[in-house]
Amino acid sequence: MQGKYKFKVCVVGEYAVGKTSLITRFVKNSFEHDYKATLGANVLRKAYTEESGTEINLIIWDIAGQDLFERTRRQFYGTASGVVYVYDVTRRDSFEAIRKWRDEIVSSIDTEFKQLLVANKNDLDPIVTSEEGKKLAEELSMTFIETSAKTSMNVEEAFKKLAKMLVEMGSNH
Ligand code: G3D
Ligand code: MG
Repeated sequence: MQGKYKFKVCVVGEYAVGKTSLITRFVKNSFEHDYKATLGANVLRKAYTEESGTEINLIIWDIAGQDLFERTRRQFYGTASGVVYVYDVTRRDSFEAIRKWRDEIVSSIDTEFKQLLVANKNDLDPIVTSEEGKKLAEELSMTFIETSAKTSMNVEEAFKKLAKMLVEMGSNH
């Protein structure tokens, strides 16, 4: 599929699961930094061209959930077409919190959107198994991927996979 696409993607999850690390890994050198301190979100941009020639422009919102009231966070989600839910495989609480994040997102976005469930910190010994992750993803209609922001395993693949899903969805916001 040829063309030019711009998508807003929100990255959510509990404190210290690796949201900022994953985004930093992916965005690397080609990024624009726009820290909205008053908003409590950091917005970064990553542009690349797929092998097919499709140009992708991802506007990635790194949401500092723990610092904000739910009401404030909800304002960020509105126009997102993709959501990345991150948990830390060594912290069961962060896995169990995914449902809460999902409920918050689903009740905040009116238009169609795609969801990616990211099991991060796979360079460490997991407490939450792959099977548990896959099962939850299936139940909540999410695509599942296992990453390590530390070794960079699957990080690029994760964001690019979501972008592909968004191109297929056919939205452009
Ligand atoms: P957050 O943005 O979700 O709050 P951060 O999380 O990206 O700030 O990461 C929190 C801590 O986890 C950081 O450690 C970071 O280096 C670490 N981390 C992130 N991803 C990984 C990973 O894949 N593997 C490992 N082993 N650690 C990871 P510090 O010590 O700086 O607080
Ligand atoms: Mg962070």
